[in-house]
Amino acid sequence: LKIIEDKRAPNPRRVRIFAAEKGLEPVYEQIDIMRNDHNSAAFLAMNPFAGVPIMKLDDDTVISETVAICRYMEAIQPEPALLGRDARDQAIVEMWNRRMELCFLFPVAQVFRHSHPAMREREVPQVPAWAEANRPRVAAVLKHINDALAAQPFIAGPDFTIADITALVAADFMRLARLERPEDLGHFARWYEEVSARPSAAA
Ligand SMILES: N[C@@H](CCC(=O)N[C@@H](CS)C(=O)NCC(=O)O)C(=O)O
Repeated sequence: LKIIEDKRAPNPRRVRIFAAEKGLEPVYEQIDIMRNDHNSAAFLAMNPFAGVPIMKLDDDTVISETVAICRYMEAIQPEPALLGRDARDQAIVEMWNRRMELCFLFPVAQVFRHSHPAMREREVPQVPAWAEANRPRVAAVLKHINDALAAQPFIAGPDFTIADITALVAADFMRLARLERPEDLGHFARWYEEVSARPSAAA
């Protein structure tokens, strides 16, 4: 397996953590999205949607989209299951991962892209008001996550899953977006410490 990525970006980190949890060792090739490598003709030929990461199979099939790449890895290496085992658990994991993507990672990314000086030339137009609009969404989802973690060890229930990976990456991305975590979220803090201590978090 070959993964083409930019190691600094959050979606590539999701795939690296997922692969590390599975014990998979893809070959990683770096591009520089701040240098616009992902809009080169060669990259666009592989992924016209211009996002990293992408995965290249031995037969040259290219798969983009983080969750699609993770699904492939789950299929070739089912253990440990990170997408749920039976129909019920798979649906619950999917529900939580979608929540973590759409209600956590996405608004954090919008705050970063629309407020950080480093993104001024990449995010055109940069709309500071859109960054501001997303700040309370992050605060709201953190509260929801904290409430869920009061009753279960991990985001989607008793087991570590892709939903924890998405949430961990979003939580760390908050620092770059200059978003502070409210201090009264004790369950979130407990969970964050645990998942950050897993070896895969350093992948
Ligand atoms: N939906 C895609 C999103 C991919 C994406 O947006 N990747 C970011 C890095 S985290 C990127 O390539 N950004 C390029 C840019 O900023 O123009 C996925 O799940 O993989």
